[in-house]
Amino acid sequence: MSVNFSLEGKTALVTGASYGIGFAIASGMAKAGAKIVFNDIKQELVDKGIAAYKEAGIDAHGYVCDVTNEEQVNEMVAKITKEVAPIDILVNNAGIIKRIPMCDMTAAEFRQVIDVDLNAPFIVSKAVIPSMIERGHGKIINICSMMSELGRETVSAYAAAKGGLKMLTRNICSEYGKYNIQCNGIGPGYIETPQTAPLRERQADGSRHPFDSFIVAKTPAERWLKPEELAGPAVFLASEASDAVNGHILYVDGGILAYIGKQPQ
Ligand code: NAP
Ligand code: GCO
Repeated sequence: MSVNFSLEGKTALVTGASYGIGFAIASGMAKAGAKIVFNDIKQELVDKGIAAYKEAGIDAHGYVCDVTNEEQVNEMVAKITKEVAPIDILVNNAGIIKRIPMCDMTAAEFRQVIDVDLNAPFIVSKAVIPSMIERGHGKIINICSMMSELGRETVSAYAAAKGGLKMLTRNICSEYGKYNIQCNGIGPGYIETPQTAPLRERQADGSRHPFDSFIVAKTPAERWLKPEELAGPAVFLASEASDAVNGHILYVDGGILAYIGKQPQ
């Protein structure tokens, strides 16, 4: 048996992938041979994304679509199938966070986070699974989080959503594994993207943000990770090399979950 990491001939949809982790994962998949399709919520972001892919030598197809809207998602998947090809690989990447202490958070704010981070992966997966079943193969990768395992102050909705996404991953695996569909998660550690920029802002005196120092002390690698470091694990989970891996969450965290943290001096 040969080991096949190639994505040649495959079409990948990565949601919310104009920049950040989604862009890095899609770029890695393109280098492994996949045709790239992405969406974002605004035309302006899709245009920016297409230009960034072009600069990286990737001919990506971009669509405007709010992943929380089932009608828009179904329309987009039908368009992709007609204009590009049926989807072989789905990466549920689009996500938001609201850092608000739980007792100050409104129910509407909580619902909004659950809607993007948990309901949307359900909606988009549901839209692609029937064609994967028909064609006898499919890969779904859900972008989870450290908060799929751990809690922290101010991120109750995000942790509830990402914990739920871990279980949605296991359930898609349980329900559709018999059709040669593999659904796995990637749990990134702390990654340098706009989403985490407020946690890395320098203080007025030029010193590091206390949360920045905290993450460095909590990570055996002693640094934040780069979005590009998620590309290899994503290519593995999208390729035939991982056909026997199903319902697994691959934590790409520089060792955070293995470590008690650096002792205070
Ligand atoms: P990001 O920089 O904020 O990018 C997320 C993308 O999703 C943005 O392009 C965003 O558009 C888009 N998006 C948001 N809501 C959407 C919707 N309803 N429909 C379509 N697109 C939507 O985030 P990131 O840091 O790259 O994170 C990507 C994923 O990894 C998220 O699921 C995040 O929770 C997860 N993650 C991140 C980290 C980290 O340390 N950065 C760690 C673990 C997990 P807008 O710009 O308009 O909002
Ligand atoms: C936070 C962060 C995290 C990360 C990531 C960790 O405020 O703690 O934003 O939640 O984005 O998901 O894996």
